[in-house]
Amino acid sequence: SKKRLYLALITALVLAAVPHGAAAQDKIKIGFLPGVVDPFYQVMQLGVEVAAKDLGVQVVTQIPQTWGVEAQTPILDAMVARGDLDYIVTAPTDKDQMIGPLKAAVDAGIKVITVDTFLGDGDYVNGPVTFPISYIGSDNVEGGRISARGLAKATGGKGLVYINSTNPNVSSVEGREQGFKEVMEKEFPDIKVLGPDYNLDDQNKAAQQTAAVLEREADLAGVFGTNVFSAQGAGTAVVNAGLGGHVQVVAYDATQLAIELMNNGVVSLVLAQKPFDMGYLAVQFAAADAAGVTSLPRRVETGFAIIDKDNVKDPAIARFIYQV
Ligand code: T6T
Repeated sequence: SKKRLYLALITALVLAAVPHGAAAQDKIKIGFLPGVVDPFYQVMQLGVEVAAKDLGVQVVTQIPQTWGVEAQTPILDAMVARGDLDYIVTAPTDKDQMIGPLKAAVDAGIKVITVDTFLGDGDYVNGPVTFPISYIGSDNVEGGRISARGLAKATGGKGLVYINSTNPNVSSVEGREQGFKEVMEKEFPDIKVLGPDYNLDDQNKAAQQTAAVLEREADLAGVFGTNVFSAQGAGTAVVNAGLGGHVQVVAYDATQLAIELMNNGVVSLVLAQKPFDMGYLAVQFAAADAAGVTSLPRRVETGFAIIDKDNVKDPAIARFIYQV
C-alpha cells in the first residue's frame, strides 16, 4: 500500500542518514516514558528497543508504577533535568495537564513525540497544541465504534450496556467512549448505555464497579471495558457473578487474560492495538528527524486487529495478542 511504501522510504532515508556503528557521542538519545506498567506499554517498549537496535540509537526507559499526571510528571521533569536527551517519546496521561510539563521539555531543547495518547485535540498541524513532532497511535474513536458494533451484535441489538473506563481527559479512552456512545445512539436505538465509571486504571476497582452494576441491573446485557485493566476487571466480575455468556464483554486490548476470557465464552470480541508498531515508528521518526527529514506525518494511525472466536487461531491475527 501507499502507507507501507512511505514507511519503507522513511526507513531507507534514515538508514542512509544514520551511519551504523557511529561513535557513541554521535548517537541520539531518546527518553521513553509510557503511561504505566501494563502489557500494552511493555509490548510498545519492545518496539522501541528493537528500533533502537536497528537504527543504532540510545534509549532510556522509565515507566510509572501508577497511571496519572502525579506519577508521570516528576519522571518527565527528571528526564528533562538529565540534560542529555534529544527526544522524549511519551504517552501523556492527561491531554491538558501534560501540556505544560512537555512544553518545558521542548523549551529545554528536547523534541517530543507522543505515542498512544495525544495532547490537546491531537491536531498538531492546526493546534491548539502544535509542538510535538507527531502523534503515533490508534484511531480510538474508530476503535470505540468497532467495539460498539461488536457488543451490539453480541447482545442482539437491544438492552442495557455499561462502560467501565480509566479516567476522564485521557485522549485514548475518551475517544473510545465517544465512538462507542456515538454508534449506540445512531445505529442501535434499542440499546441504552450506562456509565462510564472510572477505575483510575485499577483492575480491582474495575471489578468492584462492574460487580455493583451487575447487582443493581439484573438485566444488564453487556459491558465495554475500554482498556486492559477495565476489561480484565469487568470480565472477572462477570465470571465471579456466574454470568459468563449471559452478560457479553467487549475487551479493548489483547492481553492473554482477555483472550482466555474469550475462549471461555465471557468476552465476545477483543480489539488489539498495535503497540509494537507505535514504539518502533516513534524511534524511527526521532532518528529521521535527527537526520533532517522535515516531512514526517504529524499523525499516524497504526490500526487494529479485531479478534473473535473464529479468527483467534489464525497466526496472522494471533500475532497481535500482547506477548510479554
Ligand atoms: O489501552 C492502553 C492504552 O491505549 C491506554 O491509553 C491506556 O491503557 C492501556 O495502556 C492499556 O492498559
